[in-house]
Amino acid sequence: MQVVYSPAHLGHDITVETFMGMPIPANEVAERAEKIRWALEADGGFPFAAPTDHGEAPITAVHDPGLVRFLEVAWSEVRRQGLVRPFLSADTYPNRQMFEGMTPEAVSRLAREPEQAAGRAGFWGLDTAAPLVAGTYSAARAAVDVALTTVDLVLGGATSAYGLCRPPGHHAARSMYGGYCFFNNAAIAAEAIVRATGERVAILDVDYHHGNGTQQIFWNRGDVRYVSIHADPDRAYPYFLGRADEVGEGAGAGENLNLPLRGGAANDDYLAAVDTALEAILAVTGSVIVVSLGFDTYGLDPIGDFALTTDVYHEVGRRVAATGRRLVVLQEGGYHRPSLGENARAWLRGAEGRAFDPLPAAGFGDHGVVAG
Ligand code: Q9C
Ligand code: ZN
Repeated sequence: MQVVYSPAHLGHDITVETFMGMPIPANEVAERAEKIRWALEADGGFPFAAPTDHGEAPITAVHDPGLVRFLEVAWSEVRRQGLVRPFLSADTYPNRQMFEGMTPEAVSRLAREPEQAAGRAGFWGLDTAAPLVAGTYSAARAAVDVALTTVDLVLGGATSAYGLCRPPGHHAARSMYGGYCFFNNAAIAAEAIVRATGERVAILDVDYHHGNGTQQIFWNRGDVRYVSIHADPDRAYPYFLGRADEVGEGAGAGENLNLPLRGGAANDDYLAAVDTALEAILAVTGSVIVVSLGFDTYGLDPIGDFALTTDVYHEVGRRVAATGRRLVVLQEGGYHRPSLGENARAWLRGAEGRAFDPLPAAGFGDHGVVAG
């Protein structure tokens, strides 16, 4: 299977994020993608390709141009304002109660985009967990090109291809970034596939978190079915979306399927949900599945509470490929760095029908594989 990778992600050089007001060591770091790259290169069965430039049009097909402009200039605004900060994060967020009693017309007229970077970050952002630095915009643009080049490979005839996207994308909505995500790589890919083929597209999101951004983008669309397996938002980020009764509206009614799981969910719980998800995907036409692939479902993940093991990723990859549909597999989250490479190898080898043998540990250190 071909892998699309760009070193531009290294410019999104994050070391600290804030969690509930506290600075903590960042989870979404450059080492993540490098661990995966290293393992796939060591495997020998994954030829690498660089992304090609797809321009801005596929991004604004899915995102508000205002979001793109903000992300493009945000860091230079921080610098211009003389703010001495390691990264940009918001000062205020427009909590909806701030506008209680106002009509939607009044809100859109009065609650317009502020001029200061700290206000603009609150206008366009969801949370303080998506620190923005000098190289963020070019990294996020490159991640989109990685996703779209992966689409090109599959539409060009490959059965499957893997885009090593970083930063990830599934929390980014049409007009909002957040949750370590800036542009929604999977949604941009799905939209490009719809436009190129005229077919329906399914998105299978197996990141630990609900992909609120992807759900929002396709909420009232009948041509993109979004199916997500994730931690119940009663206990996990993004808290306000991801419940089973969110099914879409209008032309999208019935096209959104959320499968929230309990804390401690293990391999068998997970595989049962995968079967339900694949059934919902196979119930509609289409020849391509976009996979939002996260490994924060792993038992040792520092921010997840599932109990999956490396073996199950091989099996999930195998079952998804067994649908017979072509796969555009795009990287989302996963924060236990030692195991990321092996978990990615396991998933992708499963999707290719190849057995999984762990890489020799020599020179690789502890790759954190927990026996199934
Ligand atoms: N204590 C993705 O997996 N909250 N995003 C982190 C850490 C934000 C996850 C809390 C989680 C965002 C793509
Ligand atoms: Zn996640």
